[in-house]
Amino acid sequence: MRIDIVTIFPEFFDVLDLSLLGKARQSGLIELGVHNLRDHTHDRHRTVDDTPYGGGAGMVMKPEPWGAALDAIFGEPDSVEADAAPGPILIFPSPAGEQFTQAMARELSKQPHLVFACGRYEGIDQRVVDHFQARGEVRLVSLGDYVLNGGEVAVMAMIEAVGRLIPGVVGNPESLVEESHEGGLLEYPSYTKPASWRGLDVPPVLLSGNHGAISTWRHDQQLERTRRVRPDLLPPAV
Ligand code: 6GU
Repeated sequence: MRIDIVTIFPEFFDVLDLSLLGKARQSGLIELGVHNLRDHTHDRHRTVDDTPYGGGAGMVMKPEPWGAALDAIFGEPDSVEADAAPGPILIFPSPAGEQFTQAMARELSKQPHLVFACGRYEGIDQRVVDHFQARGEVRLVSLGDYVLNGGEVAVMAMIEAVGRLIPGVVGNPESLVEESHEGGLLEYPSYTKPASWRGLDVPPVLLSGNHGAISTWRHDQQLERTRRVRPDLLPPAV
């Protein structure tokens, strides 16, 4: 998969050199391009924002640098041939977007090319979204119901959630199937040695060697946890 990110803080994404995603980049499973929006400005101050039309607090990101930065990734407008393969999916992280979920991560993990456009301030001029919507698939995506200062941290989370679902990125694919949000329930609690620690014992069933009993116990734990903290995830009672 190819991933491009446009941001005024390219250094934010230096951490993508680390850990599993860093390895995936080294092995070529993920190809990452991080682009500085300010490289697409032409004034001395490398201005990317301006006051909002209609008034109000804060600043809005100007359309021209965004148009130039995204054209550099997508190609110039009207240069796309009629029978060209579908282009990249363009994602605008935004608290006004649809909610990012494990299902969306899975869907995005099958794409050949994702482009993330990280806005700051009060957002990006809406015409940037409208223009690129006319040229291909565009999605506004939110992590959840709270406000971050910009899209960078949200994009980092999305890339980690998507990247680990690309075949080969996580060494043991079985470790993906029993996680929270994969089977519709939260995951069960895990324990390792020692069997007793600070007066707390590992649940005896896990030491029993009875795989049927262990499976049942884990599923009960999943149900109990989900009922307690995320009842919204349970199917409606019949
Ligand atoms: Cl994607 N962006 C911002 N700025 N705030 C958020 C968010 C995204 N998701 C939740 N809060």
